[in-house]
Amino acid sequence: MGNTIENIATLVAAEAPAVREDVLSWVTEFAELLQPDAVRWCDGSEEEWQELTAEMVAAGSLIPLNKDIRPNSFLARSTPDDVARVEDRTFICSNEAIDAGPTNNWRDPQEMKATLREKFAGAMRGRTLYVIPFSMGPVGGAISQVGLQLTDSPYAVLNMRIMARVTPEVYTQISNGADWVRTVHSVGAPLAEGEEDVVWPCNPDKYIVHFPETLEVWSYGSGYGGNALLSKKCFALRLASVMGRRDNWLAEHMLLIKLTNTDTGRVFHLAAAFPSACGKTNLAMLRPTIPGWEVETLGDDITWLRPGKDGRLYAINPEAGFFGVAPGTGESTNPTAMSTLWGNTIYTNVALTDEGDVWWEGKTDSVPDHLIDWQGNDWTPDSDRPAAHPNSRFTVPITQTPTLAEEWFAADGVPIDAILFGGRRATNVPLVAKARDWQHGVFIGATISSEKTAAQEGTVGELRRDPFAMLPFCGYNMADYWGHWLNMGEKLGDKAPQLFQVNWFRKDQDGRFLWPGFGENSRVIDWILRAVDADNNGSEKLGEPSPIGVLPADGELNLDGVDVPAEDLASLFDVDAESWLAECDLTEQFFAQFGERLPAQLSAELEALRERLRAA
Ligand code: GTP
Ligand code: SPV
Ligand code: MN
Repeated sequence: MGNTIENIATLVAAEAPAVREDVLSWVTEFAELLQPDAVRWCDGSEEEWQELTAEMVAAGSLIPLNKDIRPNSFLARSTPDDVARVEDRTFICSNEAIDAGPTNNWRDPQEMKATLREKFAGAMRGRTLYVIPFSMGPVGGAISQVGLQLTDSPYAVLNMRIMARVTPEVYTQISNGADWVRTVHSVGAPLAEGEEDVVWPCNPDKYIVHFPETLEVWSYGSGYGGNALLSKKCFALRLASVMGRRDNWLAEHMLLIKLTNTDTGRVFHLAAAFPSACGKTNLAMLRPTIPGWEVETLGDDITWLRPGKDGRLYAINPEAGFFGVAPGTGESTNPTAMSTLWGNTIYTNVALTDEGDVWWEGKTDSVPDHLIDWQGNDWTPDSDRPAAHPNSRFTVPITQTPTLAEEWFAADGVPIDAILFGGRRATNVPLVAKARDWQHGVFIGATISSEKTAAQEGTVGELRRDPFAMLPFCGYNMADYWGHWLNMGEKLGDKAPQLFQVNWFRKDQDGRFLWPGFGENSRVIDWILRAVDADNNGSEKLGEPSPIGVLPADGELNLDGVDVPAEDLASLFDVDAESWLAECDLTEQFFAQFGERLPAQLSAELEALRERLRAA
């Protein structure tokens, strides 16, 4: 069709709701660059969902699932080259390279914008430009933020409607003076006149670009997950971490849960930072195996934390849905997730059963005789490839979680009692340790890492560093981020939550897990919360000191009804000074790359740890 510039301005304005002038001019400016055939201002309504899913089904981009088994649910299949976040194509374009730091890909913002303007020029020809207004957290909440996403992907529109609160109320917030984050997304696949569309449009050349100083995201070439749902990692972690540092709050890769002691009625809230594939979704939906605790879900991936009026740290889950890994999710490992998925779900890259249901490795113990795999090919148990892609996902509204805490709706969040740092560590790191104080806890967070196993490339036992589980998600210099955490501790003072280290993944010499994990992790949470409670109400403190932190004293961990042999228990808490000292050398090397930006407190913590280990 080929719209002229004048046409496009008219196209943008034609259906526009009442928006502030800067919103209209921003949308117009990008529409003129991207040159879509049509513009649709989304409102997040049910009708919009029905219309877009129907259009995508007609185009073959969504497969409707059997209504009797999975009502209002759909399967999408991506191309094999667009199945995950692309970290090597993710850029932080601060004005100065040093402000992105050594762990991010930096590019000059002006040069990057010039490059991307060329990519964006005409990129939406033959397509519709959707304008998505969304709130992260309850609209108008004390910790909430709003943003707009432009996209040419109806798949992104549908997923955003699940993952964020998509509503035109956002425009009212903006008109009332709220800051707003500007995000632009194109799959980078313009259609020539008469050209037929493909099922999953994308471009081999991908750019996931953040401009932290102007709070913009420009994303090009991918339609998948965190690359395309810009509310998630791009906004809620990378940009929000920058906003948090500016305005005294924290944006973290953490799950969030509420725990009620059923004996005392006391309520606690806990957040936990674990790297990807280290069990956040599992802990977010924990089913305790011990009596005495009720666990309710608030979030499984991202938590925003801000000091409240009473001086305590308050938290929200800014998201409205789960974008969870499907493989490994089953009745035996996560029954809560399974019942959450009863309907209204978009599945991406899972397998399709002959009945029109979905399947993935680990969903059921028995494997179906025949499936259509994630690439659309026939599959049987004899096939030598997985039926679902290992990073296949479900997108589902959080409100469908049977264990959802009512505080998920609370405008101003919940007060945090404890923050956990975890990773996948076969050695060294104990099942649980309490940080000596906030500064020591920040050191623990900064040194989170996971060990490579024999199944992976590289040297066995080699540490993959993932500080605060934020390595791919911190929008600024990681050393400054640690400094911000240290400052936050000083501001919170004695109202700060307690910090802990946990590790569900310690193994014996034969590679067997020493700890049963999953629901049994409630025993560790129980100790953590009793330790917190004892600190708060001044009763006798739990635990005993070790060089690496406070460990549960003999008999403090509730092991009633679980079979953990005494030698395993000893191994779970063994602190081997020699291997810890070797790890300290690696930490020193890791810290060195941050040069003079490294907070002096962290080098001091490293030296103090070495001294305690040498004295042990
Ligand atoms: P992202 O969504 O990518 O951020 O991952 P996540 O942190 O939410 O990880 P998820 O909950 O999907 O779990 C990843 C893997 O850890 C799965 O294979 C689980 O079976 C496994 N896992 C979770 N909890 C435990 C545990 O307590 N012990 C053991 N051994 N494995 C666990
Ligand atoms: C992760 O990789 O940690 C995710 C998936 O949660 S994505 O949203 O694609 O980043
Ligand atoms: Mn994640």
